[in-house]
Amino acid sequence: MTAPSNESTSEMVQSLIARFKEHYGETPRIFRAPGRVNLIGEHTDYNEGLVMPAAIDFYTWVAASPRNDRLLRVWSQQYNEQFEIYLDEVQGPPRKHWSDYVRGMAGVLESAGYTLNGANLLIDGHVPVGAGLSSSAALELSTGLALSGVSGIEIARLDLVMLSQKAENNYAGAMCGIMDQFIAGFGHAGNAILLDCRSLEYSLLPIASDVRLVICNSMVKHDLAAGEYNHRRAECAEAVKLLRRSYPQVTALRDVTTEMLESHRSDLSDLIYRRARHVVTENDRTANAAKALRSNHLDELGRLMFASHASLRDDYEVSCRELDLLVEFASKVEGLIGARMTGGGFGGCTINLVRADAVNAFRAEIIAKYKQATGRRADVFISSAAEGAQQVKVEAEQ
Ligand code: GAF
Repeated sequence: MTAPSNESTSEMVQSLIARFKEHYGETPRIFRAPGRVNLIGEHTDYNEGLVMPAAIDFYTWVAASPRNDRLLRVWSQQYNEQFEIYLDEVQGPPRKHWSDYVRGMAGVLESAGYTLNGANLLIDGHVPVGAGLSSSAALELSTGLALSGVSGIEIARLDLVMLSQKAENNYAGAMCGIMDQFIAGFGHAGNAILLDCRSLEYSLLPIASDVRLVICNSMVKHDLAAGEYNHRRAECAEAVKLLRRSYPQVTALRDVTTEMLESHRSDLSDLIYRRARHVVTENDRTANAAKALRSNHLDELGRLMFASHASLRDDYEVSCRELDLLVEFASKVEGLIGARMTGGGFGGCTINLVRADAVNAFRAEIIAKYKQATGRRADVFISSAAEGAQQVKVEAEQ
């Protein structure tokens, strides 16, 4: 896979319009949604805890026009493949195909009572797939906006976010939490967000203008990912069940403090204890990281990011050798503020906060060291924090 470039909006829009006209003979409306990184707060969303993601300036684009019937005709540029389905036939289990996300968004919107038009869609995804940057949430949000947009339906943003998660759970079969869809919907340029996954309240956290988000793709994706994700969810549920014997008020690991956990350590197996310890300490780290970012204490933020990685590696056991190497190499480079794995784990990417003037040297050094250690070439992307899903105005409309 080659590194996608952070695209220029107007060039991309013009190119999409030209390709859509060639394919469908019409002028489309254009929608897009971003991928994401998570700065800290990993595997906490489904425990009703805190997360700190930022949208990145790599997008999934959907060009769309309405049809007079109930057919969805979808061309995926990325897979070089066309898929057709009638809106009355979209329900059904995962088919393990990219179209599950499109079918899923149509399905959840219709089930929620929105009556959609058929549509012609052209999808062009620039969020690396399988890299832990949430290309699936980007596809869900952009498709949801497109399908509702060409049907003349306005959907409250939070509803669209929740429906997108439902599409991922029910149509793609991934039991994800809310983080990825939320940031794809509510991303804010120049900011990370601190999201409380219980109340769904969030606040903006400005990222200093001389700090860059540098994403290192390990270029590996270990097969374990989906199965182990569900396993971790079950282990967290088990921890809650056992702790409720002493603390009936606990409904999620979010409610557990370090003191509560330590004083009932002997009620849990070592494995369940370590899984719970990751979640409980990660929530604290995320709250502290938000304070550090707000007060520009970047050394403290960096320290918390490294501690998060260690906890994911040792207690939660969702890292892998390649991610550990990338974090270790990063820790030794001048200008690095903090580094950790980002997303579900078992491969994918690390997120590195790097001082702007050190970015080029950082990139060169990581690529060289990773190649030497693993024989693989890491893709290294530099991003700023981007805006969430939107319809993109085309020039004639401006
Ligand atoms: C994946 C999931 F989709 C998110 O909901 C979240 O749980 C994340 O893994 C781990 O923090 O991206």
